[in-house]
Amino acid sequence: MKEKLEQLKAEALRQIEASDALEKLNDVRVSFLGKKGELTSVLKGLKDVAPEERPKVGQLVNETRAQIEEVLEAAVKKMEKAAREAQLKAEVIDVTLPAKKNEVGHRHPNTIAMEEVERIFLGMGYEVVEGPDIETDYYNFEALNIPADHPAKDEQDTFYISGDILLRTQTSGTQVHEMEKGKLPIRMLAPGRVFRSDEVDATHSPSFHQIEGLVIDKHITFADLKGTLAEFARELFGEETKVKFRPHHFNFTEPSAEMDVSCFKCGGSGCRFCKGSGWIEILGCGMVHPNVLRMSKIDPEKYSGFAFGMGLERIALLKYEIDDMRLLYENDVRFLKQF
Ligand code: 2NL
Repeated sequence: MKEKLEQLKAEALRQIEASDALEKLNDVRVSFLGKKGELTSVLKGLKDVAPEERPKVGQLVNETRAQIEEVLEAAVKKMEKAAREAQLKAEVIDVTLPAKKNEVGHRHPNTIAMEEVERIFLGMGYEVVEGPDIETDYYNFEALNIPADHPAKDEQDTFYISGDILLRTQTSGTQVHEMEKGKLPIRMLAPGRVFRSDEVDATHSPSFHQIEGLVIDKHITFADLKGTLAEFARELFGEETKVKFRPHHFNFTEPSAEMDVSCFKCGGSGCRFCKGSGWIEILGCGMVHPNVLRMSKIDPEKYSGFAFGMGLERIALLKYEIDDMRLLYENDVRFLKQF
């Protein structure tokens, strides 16, 4: 038995010596020390040894195992060290090479404009609420006092999915959902993507973005609307900005108006930018129609409110003096880089 062990050890050491790769050393470990290895099978043969001899032979096996392990471990360490040194020699870092250019992206002009509008109204205590792009006829039209025969509902203008399910043409549905929750007062902003069946040109796209706002509380008047939107205009276009309200018609508000801001290019004297008028139209607004409140279970005798809506692309085009909306969607980096 002793001779057998000596032989095994000599053979193991010979194989370790001959190994020129870590994998080969591992093969040696498996074939001599592994579960099905040579030393293990010697241990299994221990039952054929005379009982009084067994402790001695067992110890011998363990000693042999320890000796092989030691030599093996030293060989592994030596080989790893050599590999590391070879790698360090090969990997020369040339600190004089030009650095890789880091292409940092940034926000799209639409996103910048959206966040700017949100920031202003958040500062006035508004909450930003997002709703679904797909709505039913009720939330997009009926709950907003838009009658069944209204031209906006024509398939020429609205994308219908099936039956009364459609792609929202305005974000008002989000506000209707909020009113239905019955938690008052409401001070909210509803930004998001809207869809209209339009041909693409410099000022139209079948998918664009809108921001609507809604305030409902006791004693809300047109004075609140004017004060709020005038402050919004000053924050967005500068302290000197004046506002002007022109009567308008929307089904969901009464009275309704469109708001113009004094041209931030010429200050109101008239230039190419405002087409000589000194004013630029930026949003539509009005006092929420009593029918709209009633349909969402809000008592118009107790509560009143104002609402407004603006096209985000229009704000972005104005703010950055872009003359074609298509530039916003082409994602040409030469264009996007400029903001
Ligand atoms: C525009 C005009 C407007 C509203 C949107 C609204 C929403 C509810 C109730 C009443 Cl839930 N009104 N929204 C009101 C007036 C104008 O948008 O020109 N948008 C681009």
